Amino acid sequence: MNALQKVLVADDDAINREVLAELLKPEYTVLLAKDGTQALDRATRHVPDLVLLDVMMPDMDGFEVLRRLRADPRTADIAVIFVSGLGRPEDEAQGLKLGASDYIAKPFNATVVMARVALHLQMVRQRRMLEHLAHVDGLTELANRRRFDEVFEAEYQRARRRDTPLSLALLDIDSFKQYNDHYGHPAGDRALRAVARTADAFVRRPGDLAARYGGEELVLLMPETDAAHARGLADRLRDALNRLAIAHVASPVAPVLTVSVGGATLLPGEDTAALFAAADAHLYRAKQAGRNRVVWRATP
Ligand code: GH3
Ligand code: MG
Repeated sequence: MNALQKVLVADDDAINREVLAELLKPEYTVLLAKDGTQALDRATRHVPDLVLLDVMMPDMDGFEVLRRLRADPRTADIAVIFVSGLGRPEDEAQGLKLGASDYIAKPFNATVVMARVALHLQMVRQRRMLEHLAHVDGLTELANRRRFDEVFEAEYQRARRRDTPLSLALLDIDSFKQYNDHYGHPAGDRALRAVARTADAFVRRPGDLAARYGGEELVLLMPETDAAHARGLADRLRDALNRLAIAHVASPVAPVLTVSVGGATLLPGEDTAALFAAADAHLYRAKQAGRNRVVWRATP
């Protein structure tokens, strides 16, 4: 499962490419580009973990390649090390100012190149790990609230731009306080994880997101899904959770763990806060109406 990290070597000199490729091949997946245009193309297509980038190339210099990588969201985060025949301090300073991780002057020493590549790739792995931790809820492994907020905003903008539907559901476990009181907090944690896993398996279309909003409340974001479909999905999920049959003898609702869901589909002119508030208000109604049900805002 430990896939090799990908390194793109961009250099117009065939010998340099060859030497670097031979050095890197035993430890990394190596991609090659013979000029700036090819470097951008390969970077966009394969999204390498690191680019070793020559500065002087005939069609487009390495500085320009880096500028363009940074300007494209798909490649903006790729680490870049310049490997350049331009050894003046001002060249190095310019490269670093543009956002390169490092600057190696030619002729290079193989051992030093390998050590720096290893170091920067380790930093890439660490940064990814931190990003992952910052976006994932530790208990349920669902997206956390921070992640939800980001995706909600992005999907909202997209729905507005493309005039496509956007549906939002809030799911809350019924009588969960009694569950904890009766079965203990560790059992409550296990039940919450089971609910999260099931919810996550239900929202599998591209752009869909299941997140833990807080406590025992989950949120489902369903782009390009109209009210009828989103409501149907929420109801099948509610039913699937019933059928998990997690015993809850202390529940006034049913002998098994149940959930209530409130949902709403974006209306023209509505902002994210209003959409969220509408789903929340309908969750409240689902609770008031007896729990273990889905209440969706009526579509005009
Ligand atoms: P309702 O049907 O109205 O939603 O009742 P409820 O008991 O589920 O709601 P309430 O808000 O009174 O209680 C929520 C409970 O969820 C209390 C809290 O301890 C529990 N809870 C929240 N987060 C966690 C968690 O991470 N693990 C466990 N075990 N319990 C949690
Ligand atoms: Mg609850």
